[in-house]
Amino acid sequence: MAGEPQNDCLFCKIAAGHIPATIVRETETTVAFRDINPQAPTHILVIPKVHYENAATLAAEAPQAAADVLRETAEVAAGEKLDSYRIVFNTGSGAGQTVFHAHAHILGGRGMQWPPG
Ligand code: DGP
Repeated sequence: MAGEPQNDCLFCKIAAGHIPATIVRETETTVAFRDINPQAPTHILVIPKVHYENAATLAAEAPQAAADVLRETAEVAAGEKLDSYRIVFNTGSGAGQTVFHAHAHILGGRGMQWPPG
């Protein structure tokens, strides 16, 4: 069923506590954890506990969960004392998405270039 945990999904396994991660914050509907391959001094992922393959399907099919993820990015940034930061939702392999469970990257602690690569 839509949104149900997937056995072959890495982030569903992290959300369930079956694979270890450095958890920063957890709510009833979201988990925030440090990226294993950080691209900035602070690099944290926020995921919904429900499984949707990207931010677009999450927003379309579970808008409350999408809002929860977005709200949580601000809570994480505040907790990390980031004044400026970037939120990235890679959507599709051509955009660099490698894990097909919706997630927000929070990147901070260094200057950012625009446009991104
Ligand atoms: P994306 O490329 O947008 O799909 O981002 C996936 C991110 O997930 C990437 O920055 C690396 C991170 N990642 C992949 N595997 C693991 C893992 O096992 N643990 C953690 N903490 N992060 C992971």
